[in-house]
Amino acid sequence: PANLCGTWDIISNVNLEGYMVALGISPQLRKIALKLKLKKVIEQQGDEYIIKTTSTFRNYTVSFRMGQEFEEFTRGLDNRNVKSLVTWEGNKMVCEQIGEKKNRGWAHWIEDDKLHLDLFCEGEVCSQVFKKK
Ligand code: RET
Repeated sequence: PANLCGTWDIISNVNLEGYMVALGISPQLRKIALKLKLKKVIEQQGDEYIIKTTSTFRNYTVSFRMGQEFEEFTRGLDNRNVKSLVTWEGNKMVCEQIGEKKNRGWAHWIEDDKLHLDLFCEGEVCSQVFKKK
């Protein structure tokens, strides 16, 4: 599988608003989130992955093992409990987040040396692209 590890800076962000509305995030928090320059730090320690989404306002960290379902609490985002499962689908690292919201998850992959991230929720898709630091 592809190596996604490294520190990445956001260069484009399409429909974060639609994704946040689908998650039921308040207008006040959405307004702040839209202004943030997000960073991703992806690390691998043995068979554990750690993905940090950082900003000047708030950080979000998730860690998991491939193919092992885990409990995720989306602290500071929409504050929901989901059952998450991350697997490789070809060169894409794909996460399914089972919970109250249908069709929820994300996919990370590399294309032209850029990190792509699609975030899904209830038919909304947010597409983010990051360049390596
Ligand atoms: C922040 C700030 C508060 C509001 C929103 C945020 C968005 C976080 C996102 C995180 C995605 C994380 C993923 C991790 C994968 O391992 C920055 C917490 C909306 C979209 C996909």
